[in-house]
Amino acid sequence: MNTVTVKPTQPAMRDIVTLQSHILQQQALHPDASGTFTWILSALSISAKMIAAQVRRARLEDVLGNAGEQNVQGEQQQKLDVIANEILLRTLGAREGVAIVASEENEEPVILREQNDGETRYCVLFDPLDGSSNLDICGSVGTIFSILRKDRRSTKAEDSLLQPGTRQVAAGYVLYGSSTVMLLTLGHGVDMFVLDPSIGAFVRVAEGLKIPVKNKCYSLNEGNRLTLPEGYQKYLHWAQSNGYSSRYVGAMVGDVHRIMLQGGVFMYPPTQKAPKGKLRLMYEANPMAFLVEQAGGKALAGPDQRILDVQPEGIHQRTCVVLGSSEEVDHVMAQVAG
Ligand code: AHM
Ligand code: MG
Repeated sequence: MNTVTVKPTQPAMRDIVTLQSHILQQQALHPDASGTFTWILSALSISAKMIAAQVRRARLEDVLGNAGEQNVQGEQQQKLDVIANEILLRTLGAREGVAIVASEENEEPVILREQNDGETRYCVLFDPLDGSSNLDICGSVGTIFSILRKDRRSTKAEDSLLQPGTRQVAAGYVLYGSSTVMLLTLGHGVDMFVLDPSIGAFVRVAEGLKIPVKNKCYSLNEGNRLTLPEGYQKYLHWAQSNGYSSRYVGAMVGDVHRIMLQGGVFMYPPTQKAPKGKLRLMYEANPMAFLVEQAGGKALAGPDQRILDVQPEGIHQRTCVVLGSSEEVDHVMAQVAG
């Protein structure tokens, strides 16, 4: 009998790796893995697709604008903040491996499973829709997430949640921009996936992403310039005297994504309005710092203070953030410390 060999006609079709197969490949490297963690990542992937669909249809569905409530930070919640939060709570809540979730939109963490039955369980912290004030103008927004292992010895949520960023098991973000992109680290480099809407799957487009070590570009809200600590003002003067460009999306996911691909430095220093910085340590700064370091960059909360080493004291705590290309972060800190 003749056998027929089918050859792929398009070379690019040969090695399509979806997020799902990527996660299964990673799981296969750990033969003792139970698959719990894989299910959590799949919940995040489904949530991202659902949120992306909502973001794309926001104006058509009339879900733009304020929800009429303030969140725990005293900031106006957008309707889509609430929708994205509910999507994540619902999909993660259905996963047996998730013990606790903590969100920018909920004052208290949600304890889903309290039992300590010897199973490894995880805590997922997230900002469901970062930069949501960009929604009304069709600008980039994103979801940021961080995964920690639950403390098996304790039933107190704080013991499991208030771990420094170095203890993250995985972290990532999803950028809802001109396409929907996910960056993910499981602690062994950073991989990038793009949502292919025609097949409904995230497809891996880059492995082992590396941030360029330098790029003469800084990113911050320059409107705060006059109330920044002196060192940051000195840095801006230095950068502008040295031919730097300025880029600012106003949504951290958009700004960090540019830096992951093109290099540069993103910062949100202390200001008069936000003396400890504006960004939240646990579900904004830590996951971004984990990604940036895994891509060869630096992420600091001040001179010689790695964001990932900060011992958290509260789930909504704020921090100063300076991250990006290693040489560019050094230039900022040279002025701040000098
Ligand atoms: P949010 O989580 O309430 O959306 O706030 C965080 C956002 C970041 O995405 C962004 O970097 C920053 O706030 C922008 O703040 P500002 O408008 O003060 O420049
Ligand atoms: Mg945010």
